[in-house]
Amino acid sequence: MIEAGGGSADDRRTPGGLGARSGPPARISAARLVVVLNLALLVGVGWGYAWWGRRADRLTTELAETRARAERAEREAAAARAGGGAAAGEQQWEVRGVVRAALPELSVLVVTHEDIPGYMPSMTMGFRTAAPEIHESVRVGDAVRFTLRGTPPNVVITAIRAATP
Ligand SMILES: [Cu+2]
Repeated sequence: MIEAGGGSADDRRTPGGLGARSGPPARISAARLVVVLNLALLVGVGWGYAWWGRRADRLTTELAETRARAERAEREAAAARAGGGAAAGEQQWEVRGVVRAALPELSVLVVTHEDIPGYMPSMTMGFRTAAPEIHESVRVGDAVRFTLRGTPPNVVITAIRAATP
């Protein structure tokens, strides 16, 4: 009975508070909008963070690879510097050939050379020269014998002289 009475009292109050009731739904939807916006923001920030994280990871990987490459190149350069006299794997050949062109400004001598045992067959190619004097002692067309030294493919002509016919 009391419950029924309370119920009817509520029913009676409801129509009266209709004007007041139109307020709360608006406030709820505003609150819901704030929640949705916050969620969207959160998702956006989360996605952005994930994207940034992936990008950062990739950059870190690339940086590590670049650093590894640089270190390897540095090690090789150090090994080459250390091996000025006799690096591991350094070889020397006495080669016969004919001078085809001289490019002293590039420290290159183009020669047609005979077989270089264990390195390469006969061909015409450019070799780097170890010193400028090497260019002074020969002319284009000269039949020569030259000393080739280095670790393939880093070889240079270290000496050259006219071939005795
Ligand atoms: Cu060759």
